[in-house]
Amino acid sequence: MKKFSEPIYVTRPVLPDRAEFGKSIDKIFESQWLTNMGAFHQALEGELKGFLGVPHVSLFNNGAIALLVALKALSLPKNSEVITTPFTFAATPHVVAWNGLRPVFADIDRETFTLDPEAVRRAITPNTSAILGVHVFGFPCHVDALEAIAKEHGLQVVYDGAHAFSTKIGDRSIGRWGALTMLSFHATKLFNSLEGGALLYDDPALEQRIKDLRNFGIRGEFEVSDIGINGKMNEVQAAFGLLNLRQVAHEQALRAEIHALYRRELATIPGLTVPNFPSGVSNSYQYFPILVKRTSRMSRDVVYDRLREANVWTRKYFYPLCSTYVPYRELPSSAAENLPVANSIADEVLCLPFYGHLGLEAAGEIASMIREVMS
Ligand code: T4K
Repeated sequence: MKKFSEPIYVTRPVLPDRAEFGKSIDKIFESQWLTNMGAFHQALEGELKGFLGVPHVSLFNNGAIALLVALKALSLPKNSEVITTPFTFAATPHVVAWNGLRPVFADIDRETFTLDPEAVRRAITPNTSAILGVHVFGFPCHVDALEAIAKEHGLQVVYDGAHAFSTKIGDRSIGRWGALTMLSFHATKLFNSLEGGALLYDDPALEQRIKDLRNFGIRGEFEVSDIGINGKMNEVQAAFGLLNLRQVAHEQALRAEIHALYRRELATIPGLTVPNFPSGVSNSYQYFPILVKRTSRMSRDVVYDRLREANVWTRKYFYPLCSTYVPYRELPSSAAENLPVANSIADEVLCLPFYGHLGLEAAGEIASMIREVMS
């Protein structure tokens, strides 16, 4: 099999024009205003509101802290249970635990890899206070079903939309569902501000609370009103983000071509499934997951290992499941019998290299390698 001379990673960051970024850095030097909600911060918050079509955007230094603050802002009862998915990045259950709340894992569905509403319903107890869904790989959660269940049981709904930048259901931003939605602007994300994140929400009453919690609870020079944290995005991050925002549409167009090529080339390989994106939903083009069915001679791990030999660094997002992590594996909800679909998906999933400047030629070669390995 051919081998790439340089490693091909699962993703590479989108970078702004260096000269343009230099001009932004000059402005930061001239103003000597480096952080604490400066001009670039304010500009990015404003632009994102328009870009995403949401009434409220609060920026953060990263997605994990944003999600931590989202749960804190809802004042959920201490020790109450938050139902979430095990098929996600470590940050999701960790922010539940850091808030003094208890993660309860519910199974996912095979088509979208997101929380199965019926599994959520079964996980509800008198101690449940919230549902934390993850729009994993940009596949939206079953928002209407989850929110109907939440309404019936008086629960809050929060979404981890780390992979769902600019996703829309119909013509409505993904950020319009649930009480709050987190976005991640980490270097590996479609839209990045080096590191960064945001909360999107509709309720104006949340705005002041979120601003307070993001800045140590400081209200004014002589008043601290809440137990906040340092969640502030700095000016360099915001300046980087402002320039990268201009590139999102172009990057998505490049990824759409790679997506189409991968789909075309991989769809006919026996034992390999390319998940179907739900109709009526705009794809964020954040990751390109495939599923490899385990047989006596083939498995996801065989494909992963053989590609690695060819210098193609795919990733097994999200294996192992969060329910197997040391802090969570003794939870009753972590039992494998409770999470059969999540366990089987975690065994089969592989995320392929997926970023605009990967190019069609390299993507085609990767697809051919997979065909060769699996034939
Ligand atoms: N919720 C969900 C569902 C998430 O997926 C994440 C983060 C969060 C919450 C938390 O959001 P943040 O607090 O991070 O904003 C990466 C990212 O670090 C992480 O942000 C992301 N999810 C996760 C899915 O992927 P790793 O440990 O896989 O990253 P790493 O360093 O192995 O990078 C992956 C590849 O990207 C590398 O092989 C090469 C490339 N890369 C990476 C970096 C950092 C670059 O080319 N340049 C870079 O600067 O977690």
